[in-house]
Amino acid sequence: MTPTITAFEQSPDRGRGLARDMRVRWALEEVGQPYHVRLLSFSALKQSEHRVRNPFGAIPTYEEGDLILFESGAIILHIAERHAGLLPVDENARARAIAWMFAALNTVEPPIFERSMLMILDRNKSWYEDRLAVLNERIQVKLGELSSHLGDAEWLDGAFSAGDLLMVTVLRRFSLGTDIGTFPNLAAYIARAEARPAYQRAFADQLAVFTASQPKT
Ligand code: GTB
Repeated sequence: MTPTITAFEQSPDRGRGLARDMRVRWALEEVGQPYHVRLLSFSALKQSEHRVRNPFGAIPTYEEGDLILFESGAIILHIAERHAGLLPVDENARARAIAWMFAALNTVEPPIFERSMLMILDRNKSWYEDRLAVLNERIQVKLGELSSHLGDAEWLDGAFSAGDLLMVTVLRRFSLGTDIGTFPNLAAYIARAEARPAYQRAFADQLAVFTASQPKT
């Protein structure tokens, strides 16, 4: 059965692949699973029809037969468990790849997410610069640790996995607005992931949605 995912009808990321449907598109492309996309407006996200899919009124969601899933991490784990290509077969390597998925979402993403929300919502607050400095410091520590772990390796733990997929989507949210040049191995890691044909297809598809949403000039 072909799954259906949800995405923004008009993404605030302006087609830069930062909204979280990008992760799901990329995972589906990596495993070669075709999918449908249901595009939603901001107001549709908050209506009861969508809250059945996601109680928090957000994208992405995933529907496949009787199954309805929300949370991008859970969706990617589901895809990775049901298709070859995103999790190693060896049990211990598989457990470690899942640990990297959690590390991306629970350890690296929080300060990056907080920083981007701060920059969007709180720029005029008196404490803005102080808070920004704190978050920048936290991010630098995490990136330094990640960079040390990665070293000269291609991926975080052996072959490319769902852990790399999530980590790269998290890092892109930071690196698009900020110079990640202090960590050249992380910049190369992101570039390596972005060069994957599955990434390119997913990126092109979400960009096409944004382009189509723009008024014709
Ligand atoms: N933890 C959930 C998950 O991982 O699935 C978070 C889902 C989430 O926050 N979704 C966002 C959403 O639907 C879109 S991706 N927001 C609408 C709402 O809550 O009303 C987050 C996002 C939004 C915009 C940008 N951007 O403009 O760059 C980047 C990322």
